[in-house]
Amino acid sequence: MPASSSVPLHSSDEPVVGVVMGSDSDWRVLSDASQVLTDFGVPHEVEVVSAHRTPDKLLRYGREARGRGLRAIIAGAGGAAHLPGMLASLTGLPVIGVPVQLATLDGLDSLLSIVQMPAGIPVATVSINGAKNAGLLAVRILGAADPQLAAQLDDFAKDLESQVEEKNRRLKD
Ligand code: RP5
Repeated sequence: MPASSSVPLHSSDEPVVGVVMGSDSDWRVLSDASQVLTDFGVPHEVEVVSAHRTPDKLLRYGREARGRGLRAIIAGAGGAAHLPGMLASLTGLPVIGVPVQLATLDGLDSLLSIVQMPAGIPVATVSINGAKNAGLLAVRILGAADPQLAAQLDDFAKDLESQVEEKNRRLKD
């Protein structure tokens, strides 16, 4: 294994994951993804990029993402949620889509806007408001080539398992 591949991908402070959302009103959901990345020590950036209100910024963000050092993008939007799909069409980086639930239609519109991508342009769609899993999926993507992150993910899974067992014990008390 070349020496460079043992260097953790998140060894510098430069962001390697972009957390973007269609509106600042999506932050109540997307903050969960940011929190997971912070917990795992993954440098990331947070940005409002609207597919409809800031189309030039969308184009710039997608086209420049890889060159700026990003390795994955988490994109959340609600309603006519075109942000994740458009970003996936502008970059070869993995894009994780988070359907944000709005007051109308229970988030089903957001989910369907994100999940039904045409063949060739994939978006890994998580559940409605599933920003925590989006963060974890980004960590897994980075962890595929980063032993330190992979070990942290193993610890995370063991911790989850213990929590379930602890709750199980309490049920029986
Ligand atoms: C979408 O419109 C955004 O992603 C947000 O979920 C929704 C509402 O935006 P605001 O009107 O709250 O700015 O593009």
